[in-house]
Amino acid sequence: MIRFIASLSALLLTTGLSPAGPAQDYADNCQECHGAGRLGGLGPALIPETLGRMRGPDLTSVIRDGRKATQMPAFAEAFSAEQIEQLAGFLKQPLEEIPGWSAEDILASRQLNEEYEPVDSPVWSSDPMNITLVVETGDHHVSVLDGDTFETLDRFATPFAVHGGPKFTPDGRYVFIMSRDGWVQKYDLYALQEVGRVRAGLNSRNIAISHDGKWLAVANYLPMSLTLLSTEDLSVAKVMDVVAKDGTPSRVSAVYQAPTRKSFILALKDAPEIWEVATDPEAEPVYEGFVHSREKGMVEALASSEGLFARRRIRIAEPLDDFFFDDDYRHLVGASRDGIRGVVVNLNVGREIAELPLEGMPHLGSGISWERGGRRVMATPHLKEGKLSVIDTQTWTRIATIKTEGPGFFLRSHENTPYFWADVFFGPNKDVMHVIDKQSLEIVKTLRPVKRATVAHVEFTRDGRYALVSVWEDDGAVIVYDAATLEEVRRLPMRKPSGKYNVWNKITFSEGTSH
Ligand code: DHE
Repeated sequence: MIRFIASLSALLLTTGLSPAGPAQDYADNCQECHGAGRLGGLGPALIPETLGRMRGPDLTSVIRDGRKATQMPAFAEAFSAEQIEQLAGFLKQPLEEIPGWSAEDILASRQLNEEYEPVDSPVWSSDPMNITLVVETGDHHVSVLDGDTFETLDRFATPFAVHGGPKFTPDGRYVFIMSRDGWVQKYDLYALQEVGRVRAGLNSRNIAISHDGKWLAVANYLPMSLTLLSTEDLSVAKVMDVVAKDGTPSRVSAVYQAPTRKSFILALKDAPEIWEVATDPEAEPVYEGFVHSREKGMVEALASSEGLFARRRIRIAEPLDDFFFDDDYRHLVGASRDGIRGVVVNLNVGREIAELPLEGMPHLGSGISWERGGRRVMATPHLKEGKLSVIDTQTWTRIATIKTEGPGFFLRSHENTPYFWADVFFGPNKDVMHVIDKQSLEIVKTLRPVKRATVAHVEFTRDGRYALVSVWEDDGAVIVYDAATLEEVRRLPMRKPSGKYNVWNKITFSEGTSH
């Protein structure tokens, strides 16, 4: 028997396969950084939910060659090509058991920065309302820019793979940043120091901050929950298991702040419901329905909640996600699963009121709105078609379709500019940025600053005078344009810059930003 195993090992070695198998290879070489359960540690989680999002080099080449500017080493010498293939295959397998991640686990993960020293006022002299953050996904950092001089005040490391917009406290002093592995980082912009971080979920989507800046909601896929954190000290206020009325558990696609409603709005991935969670301690009671109790001889509420974090369910025909909200947060438009329709939901009465034909997978979360000819209109890009749809938000009808040079991801504008900017994120023209007149809806200029580079996502300075555009490449840049003349004025080298976020535009809900 022993001889058989030895000869099997020898045979496997000559074929390049690992005698121990990929699980053992993982345990011997990877788990120290990526965790025993593949859920991450020093390195990111290695599960299909996060690997599916991997951009750039594929998994086998990352294992073989390592990752530049990170601690991921190359395994080309330790493993044969077949072993690497096997290991990559192993990492793409779903976990046999989805682990829990309780409030206790979350709290135990909290790391408060012992060196953090709060300050009374900023340690710099820039305009605190014109600070702009650049998320650099190339080496997982954020640059803190002075929005007037474009000088870098600080550049700090973030958790691996930040996604979605960082969220600022209403006074613009602190910012919260989330990674796809569920880490939430708190950073003090006045002190230019990290305050701490906590793992709020195992695989998360985005975060939202409450109208009063007290609570941070984290939308999770794994586990299927909404984590509510105190912004003060990153402690857990509540973990809400997300289960539909019929008992179906659901992932949370995203959570949004609805400031005028004093609530969070949740998009549920797997259930035909939208949830509204109150962030107002005075919130009215919400009842789930009533039954007549024979025993008590009276009508009883099935379930009810009131006050802070009271939850209201809005039932819809099918799951919707990727929400756009109108200005007073009375309506949202969500994308249907088939990617050909937008559905308008009136949040006050809690029902669907209109449907919009929006074939080509609208990306409503990137939608922006403005005033045109006395009417409020909104525009959305489409992820699968080279066009933008412009919609009248009173009649909920499409009034125009603007043809672009390919499907885009982000739209941006500002109150003080006559234009909106639309990238072309996918396809051969990914190096293009269209600048479009908000009134005529004509493309006034098509910029192509770096041939064949992905050029995407725009943020404006506080006054709308300059537009900052990402050259979304490893050796990339943020290009500063004069928003009126459309001429380039500065080029700031950056490592794969993705989103950019101006404090003022974000905390005032500028009409040109996605909220
Ligand atoms: Fe995002 C925002 C969902 C893929 C970069 N993205 C958001 C938000 C949602 C979302 C719900 C709003 C969150 C917020 O800011 O609070 N994104 C999704 C998806 O469902 C999708 C299509 C697939 C997925 O698996 O997540 C997706 N997103 C991507 C990317 O591939 C991008 C381009 C690169 C990356 O980092 O993964 C990307 N998403 C961004 C950015 C924002 C964002 C930069 C913030 C935009 C802003 O200006 O606020």
